[in-house]
Amino acid sequence: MGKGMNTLHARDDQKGRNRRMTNANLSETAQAMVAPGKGILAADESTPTIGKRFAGIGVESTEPLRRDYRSMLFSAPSAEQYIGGVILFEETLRQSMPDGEPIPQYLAGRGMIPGIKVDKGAKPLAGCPGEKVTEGLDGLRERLAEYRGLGARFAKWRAVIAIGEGAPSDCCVHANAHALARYAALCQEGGLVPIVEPEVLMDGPHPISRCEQVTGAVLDEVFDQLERHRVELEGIVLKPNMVVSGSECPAQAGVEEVAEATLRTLKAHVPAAVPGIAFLSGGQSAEDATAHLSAMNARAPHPWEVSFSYGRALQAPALAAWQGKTDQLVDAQRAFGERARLNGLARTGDYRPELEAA
Ligand code: 5MM
Repeated sequence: MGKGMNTLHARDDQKGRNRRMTNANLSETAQAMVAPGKGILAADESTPTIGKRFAGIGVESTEPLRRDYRSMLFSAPSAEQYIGGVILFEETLRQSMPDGEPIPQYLAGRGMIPGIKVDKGAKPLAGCPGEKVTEGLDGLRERLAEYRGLGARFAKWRAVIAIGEGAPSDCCVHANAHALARYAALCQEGGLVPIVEPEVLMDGPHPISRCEQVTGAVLDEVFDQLERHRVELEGIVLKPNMVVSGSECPAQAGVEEVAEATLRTLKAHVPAAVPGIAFLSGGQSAEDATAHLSAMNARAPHPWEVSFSYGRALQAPALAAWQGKTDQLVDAQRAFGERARLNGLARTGDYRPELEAA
């Protein structure tokens, strides 16, 4: 073999070693985000969405108030016992805690891995009335490098799939899965763990069986696209919806039925190489989201960690307690801490509704 070939092989070996190192880091981060007993706080509401949440309690959404509210969540006592990662909005990634410490560094110092929502939102999908596709791929490689420099170790991209007459269309499912896979591949290339979030919405009168069928089909397409785009499943976290009845369905499935249907769907459509599943709450009440998670973990063992990545189900009680008043920040923090603790219990199937009152 000539000298040139040896050099080529040596380079390939080095590339292989670097790639294995990167992969080990990604899979370590993914595992830490869904470590036993822990889940993820989704605090990545875009400016319009946090505006709606604040409007719900009659509070104007300003940059300092958003920072105060979110710093309150992040500094809750013992939060790190139950929260392994926090998804931030870009504005928050660049903000500081009241003592001046940058928020990503503060979170990392407390053992909560900082992450960043990188999608640019779900926009109408041309040719498919009523359906949406998530945008944000242009320039994403450069944005990811900047976010990593600011301390982010994972990213999030949410695709939304509506159930309705003739929906979802194959076109909508395919376009969203393709975008999720391109995003995930870019994240892994840039050293960030991608949270892959295909959300089948609860809205509508459909029965739970329809949610199960659509969720299964969406997951199949997502994993097909992830494979085509060479995404390493060991270095992702999947953030799916639970399988539930449509919000306007007259016959609502109970806790045990939701747990059974969700696990059945995930076991049929999610490879065991995925380290963790971190559910979104999707409009469920805080209590329902915790009860469903607990019922699933009561049926352990599972091939993957079965965890949470809740936004509303972790924050709704805190927002209600806060009401935008500085002297109620401590009450809000207590409400958030309690929700985090109860979801921590749900990670081992040890949550009981009676604990809500205590
Ligand atoms: C926290 O809300 C997230 C961002 O929403 P927008 O981009 O629409 O502002 C959202 O993606 C969230 O992370 C997930 O839906 C999980 O939150 P829920 O409230 O469904 O648990």
